[in-house]
Amino acid sequence: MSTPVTVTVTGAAGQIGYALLFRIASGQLLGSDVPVRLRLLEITPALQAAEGTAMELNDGAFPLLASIDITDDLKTAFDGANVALLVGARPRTAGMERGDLLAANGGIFGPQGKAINEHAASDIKVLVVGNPANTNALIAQHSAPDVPANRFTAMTRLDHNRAISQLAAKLSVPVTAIEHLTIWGNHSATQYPDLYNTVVNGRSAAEQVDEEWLTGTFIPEVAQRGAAIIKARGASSAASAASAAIDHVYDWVNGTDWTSAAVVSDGSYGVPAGLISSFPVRSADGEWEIIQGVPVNDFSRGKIDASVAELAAERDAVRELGLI
Ligand code: NAX
Repeated sequence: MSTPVTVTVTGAAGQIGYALLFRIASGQLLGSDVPVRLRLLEITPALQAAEGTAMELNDGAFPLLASIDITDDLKTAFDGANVALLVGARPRTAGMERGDLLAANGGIFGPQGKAINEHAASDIKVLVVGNPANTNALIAQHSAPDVPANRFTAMTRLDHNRAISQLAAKLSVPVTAIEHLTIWGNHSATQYPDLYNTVVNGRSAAEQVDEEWLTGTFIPEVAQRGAAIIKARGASSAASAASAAIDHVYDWVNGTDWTSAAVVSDGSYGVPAGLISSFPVRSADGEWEIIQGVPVNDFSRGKIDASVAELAAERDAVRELGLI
C-alpha cells in the first residue's frame, strides 16, 4: 500500500460533506489502494457537527482511512494537503446582491487560497464546489501565486453527469453509450451542454434528437436541474454533487480521455485567458488539458459567449472589490 494522501474537505459538516467523506474514506476518490488522511475544515459553530460525522467515519472502520483531523484553523487544515475539496461557501440569502455574495465568498476563498499557497504540498490539486464555484476558484487561485494556476479547478461535473443522464433517457441508451459530451462556461444557468459534438453509438447526438427538444427542453432542464431537485427533495443536491466531485478528482488523478471541468483558460475557444471556465478536457499524468479542435457552430458560439461574458463580469466584479 502507498503512503497516505492528505485530503482536505471544507464545509465538512454540510450535506455534501456528509455524502462525500464516506466515499473518500472508502477509496473512491483516489483509488482502492490509496490510504487517505482526512482534514475537515469547518467554521467554529459547526465543529461539533463535524465531530459527529468523524465519529461515523470511524464507525465505518474503513481500511484506507489513516486519520481524521477536525479544525477551524486554515493552516492546520491545509498543511501538507495533496487534494483540497473546497465545498463550504456562503450561500446567497434573500436580498443579497451579487456584489455582496462575491464579497462574502471572497472572505472565504481568499484566505483559503493563501493558506494553500503557504502550507499545501507541492502537488496540491484543488476542486472548488462551493458556489459561485468558478469565481470562488478564481479568487482562491489569485490568492495562491506560488501554486501553478492549473491546480485550481471548479466543478461542472455534476452538470456533465446530469446532461449524460438526460440524454441517455431520451435516446433509451445506457449512459455508457454517450461520449464526448461537453459543458462549456460557468456553473450557472448560462452553462452550455453541447450535443453537437456528443457521440451516441457512433453518431452525433444532435442528429438523433429534434432541435426543439435540444433547445427547448434539454438545455434548460440541465441548467435548472438543481432547482428541480430542491423542489422535489426539499433540499439541494448533495449525494449527486458529492458523486460528481469524486468523479472529477478520480479522473484528474487517474486519467480520462474526455470529460468536462472548469479549468484556467489559456485562451482556447475564444475564452479570455485566466478565466476559470468549463471546457472539454482530458487528463494524463495528473494534469488537465483542454481538448483542442472541437468544432463550435454558430449556435454553440452564441451560448458559449454568453456564459463566458457572465464569467468575465464576475471576474470584473471581484477585481473591483479588490479580491483578485
Ligand atoms: P451546506 O450548507 O449543507 O454545508 C455547507 C457547510 O460549509 C456548512 O457546514 C458550513 O458550516 C460550512 N462552511 C461555511 N463557511 C465555511 C468556511 N469559511 N470554512 C469552512 N466551512 C464553511 O451546503 P451543501 O449543500 O453541502 O453545499 C455546499 C456548496 O456546494 C454550496 O455553495 C452549494 O451551492 C454548492 N454546490 C455546488 C454544486 C456544483 O455543481 N458546483 C452543486 C451542488 C451544490 O449546490
